[in-house]
Amino acid sequence: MIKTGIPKLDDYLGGGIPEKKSLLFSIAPEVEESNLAIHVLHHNLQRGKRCIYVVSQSSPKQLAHSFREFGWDFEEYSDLLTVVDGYSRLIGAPSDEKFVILEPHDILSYEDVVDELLEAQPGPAVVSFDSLSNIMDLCGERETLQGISRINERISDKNGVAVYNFTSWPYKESILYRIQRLFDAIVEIDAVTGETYSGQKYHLVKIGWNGQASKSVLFKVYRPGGIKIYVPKVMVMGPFRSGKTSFMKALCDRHTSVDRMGSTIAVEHGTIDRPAYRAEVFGVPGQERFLPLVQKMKGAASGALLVIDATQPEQTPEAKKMAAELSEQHIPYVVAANKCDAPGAMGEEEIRRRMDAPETPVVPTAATTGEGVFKAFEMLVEEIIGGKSC
Ligand SMILES: Nc1nc2c(ncn2[C@@H]2O[C@H](COP(=O)(O)OP(=O)(O)OP(=O)(O)O)[C@@H](O)[C@H]2O)c(=O)[nH]1
Ligand SMILES: [Mg+2]
Repeated sequence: MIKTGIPKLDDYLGGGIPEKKSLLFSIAPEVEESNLAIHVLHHNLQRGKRCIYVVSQSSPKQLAHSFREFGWDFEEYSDLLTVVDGYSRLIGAPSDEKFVILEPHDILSYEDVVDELLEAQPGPAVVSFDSLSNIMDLCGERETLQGISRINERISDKNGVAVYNFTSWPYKESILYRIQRLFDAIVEIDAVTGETYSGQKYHLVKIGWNGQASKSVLFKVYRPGGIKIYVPKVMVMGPFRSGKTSFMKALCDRHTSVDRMGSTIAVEHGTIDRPAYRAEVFGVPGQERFLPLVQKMKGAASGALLVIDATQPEQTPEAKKMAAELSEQHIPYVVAANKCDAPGAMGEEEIRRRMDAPETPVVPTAATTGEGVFKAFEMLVEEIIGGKSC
């Protein structure tokens, strides 16, 4: 099994890409970050896998440059990585690479080089192509797909894995049909523009092995940093003094709050910036006089963390009302049963019973120590992805 290293994607693929299989990233032309294969490449180099990377849309030097932009070392992997240069001949430039596509307009030329490499080196390899669509334009659509079918077979014979970037220009139906059949898994990438953010979305449309198709995840590409799941607006809400500000402090990597005499009197903002996630978090004050503000903030919320004080059973009717409103507005939420470290804190089951919400995810948290806080956030992301897209 080969991991893609793209957050959550491996889970949905049932662990990753099994050996002998191929995966296509089918990328809408308007998507800005159209190289997903480079992230799979880097992830596997980091894990000591032998990788073959065929460039046809930019030079091998550009690959090294992209690595550096992401904050990744390029030279470190020179023993594991073979770059096949399918670019220099196109622009009539000399190449420093050992493996060069001499006839970029002939798919057989790509087959020969990949074959030679697969034969020469022992063990399975991760073979990726930076642009299948470019090769189709150069070599002809049908010819390329026939050639790629043979290449996939050879990679499979050697127990390797094949990964392709493909820009989904409006090709003829018959070509799209062939593509649909040719690859074991297909992940579509689309551009997404919200009112206050822009990003892109991956969507699993085909998995030829056990996995969960039809999941959609909003993500962004950061330099440095790479791919992160992006959640544009997480609300942290809950009754008065339930621990919202403490929760945000524990959850966020950056956080600002406005407190007067220990109580929050304005919207707090924080950012989660972890290797796999980036999220904007907004905390709303608990005092009842701020209710209109809460209503306003809920517009366009991706999801909410409902922080309740687990030592205060008398607050559950209020929390229940907040939960009902979130449900009405189709905003996914998770209940953080906060202050779980304090004596007399209610357990998950009791909270579900009191809130009359048997299905609601409840996570015990202790905001002052950070316990359970990130778990509650991760569960919220699951709820968001499971419902629509985040
Ligand atoms: N034992 C314990 N105390 C907590 C925990 N979280 C918060 N507190 C305490 O509860 C009190 C209120 O915490 P805040 O984080 O200010 O609560 P809040 O919900 O932001 O309050 P408002 O914004 O005024 O509604 C503080 O004294 C915190 O130290 C927790 O997990 N365990
Ligand atoms: Mg507060």
